[in-house]
Order: sequence, then C-alpha cells, then structure tokens
Amino acid sequence: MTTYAIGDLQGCFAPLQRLLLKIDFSPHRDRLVFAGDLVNRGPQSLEVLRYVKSLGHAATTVLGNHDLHLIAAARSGHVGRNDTFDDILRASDCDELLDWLLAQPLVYEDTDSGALILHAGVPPQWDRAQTLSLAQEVSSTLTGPKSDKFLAQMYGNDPDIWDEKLRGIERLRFVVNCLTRLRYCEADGRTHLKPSGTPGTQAQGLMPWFEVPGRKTAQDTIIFGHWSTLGKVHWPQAQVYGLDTGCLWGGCLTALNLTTMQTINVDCEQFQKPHAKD
Ligand SMILES: [Mn+2]
Repeated sequence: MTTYAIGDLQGCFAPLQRLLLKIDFSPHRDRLVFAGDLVNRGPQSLEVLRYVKSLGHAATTVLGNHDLHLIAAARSGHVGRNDTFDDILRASDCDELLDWLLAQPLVYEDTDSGALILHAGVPPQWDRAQTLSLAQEVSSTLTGPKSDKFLAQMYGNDPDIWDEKLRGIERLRFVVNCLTRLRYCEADGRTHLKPSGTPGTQAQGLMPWFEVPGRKTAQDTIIFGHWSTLGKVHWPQAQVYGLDTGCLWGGCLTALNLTTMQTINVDCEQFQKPHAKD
C-alpha cells in the first residue's frame, strides 16, 4: 500500500491518467490524496471529478479555491468568464458530485507519514492541532445549515491577520483564505493574497508563508498545491513540498510518494495562456 499526494489538476484528466500509469496505481492497493483544485480552467473538470469520486476510499482531496468557487457558483448561479466547469453544472450527476466535493476536508492528516496536506498555506500563529481544528470548523459550516450564507460571504481579502477573537464570517473567511489562497505574508503573519510570482519577485517585507520565522508548524511536514510559480517541489529547510508544478500551464503533474518522499511526474500539454489570471 502506497499513498501518493498529487498536485493541482484543474481539469487536466489526460495527464492524471498518464501519471497513474507511471506510478502503477491500483485503487485496490494504493491511496491518492489530491492537493486541491481538481477543477476549473482546464478542459475536463467533469471527467476529473467523476473519476476521483469513483475511486471511493482510495482517493480523497483537500478543497482548493477553485473547488470552493465551483460550489459557490453552483449555489449562486454566478459563473465567471474564465470558469470552465459548465459541464459539471449541466451534468445529470451534478448534485452527487458537489455533495461529495463538499464533504472533502480542507486539511488531510496522513496518519502513516504524519504529513499535513492542504491547498495553500498556514499562518505562523497556528500549530498543527489548531490548523486541523479550524479546517474542521469550516467543513462543519460548509456541510451545515448555514452553508449557502457562508458561500455567499466567502469572497474577500479581509481580515488579513489572525486573531483568536475573530468570530463568524470573518473567522471563517480568514481560515479559508489561508488554507486555500495564501502564498505570501509579512513576518507577523499579515496575509497578502494578490502576489503570485516566484519567491524573490515579491515586494519588500513579504515572504513565503513557510519561511516566516517562528512558524508554529515548522516541525511538521506540509504538502500543498496552489503555487505554480514556486519553481521547486521540496524546500528542505522548511519540510514543505509544493506540488503545483504547473500542469495547467504546460509544466508537469507531480505525485509524491509519502513513504519514500520521492516525486514522479509527467509532462503536460499547455491549456492556459502564460499570462492568464489564476
Ligand atoms: Mn489554487
């Protein structure tokens, strides 16, 4: 039994099939944990979602910003100009697919390796237990009676710094923004959600979330996606692995074997223009 973490698919079904052949994946023997953003921008979001759901206990995903956007768009009817998940919204099994997606966690704890898998980042103030418990707060809201209200108020960049006293939508929005959108923050953990470039291109005073001094999850292995311009997968000084290797952009799709911590990848065809907004 091998567990593999796999980076952002965003509707890239053909590269996933090639990657699974390359790692000799068997749903009867192995497990897959996707780092989020299964859907949107790429060509085959419906096929990806149906396939991952069909794997049952052999696969799980953490929720990414595009996954939450799909759920919010389905509820509100507001589909963006660059969204490519119309096929899901029109599918006869749309409700079952979205119910399955909604039930996926925001943070997955791999019990064998001890790694945490999440889509984007963790602010420096949260330790492992608090990260897991805040992710659960969001999941309970997403699957509870206030789900529609929360999804309608989910978008926005404030508050931009953690405070234990945050409550209600402000608390949930901050948690969602960190777990599904964070790349850069200041040394005190103040988030800056707009810059998305390679480390070194950011404004002065900003740093990748995993390089903040004194980060409480510094001893934890954290596997994430979302940051296609990161430039490398493993940051050994921080025990972090960034698996979004730009499949959608003509880069590659990466799997990380959670037993050996070795990566395996396949090259991908480009579906997105280099300067399109992510
Ligand atoms: Mn993302």
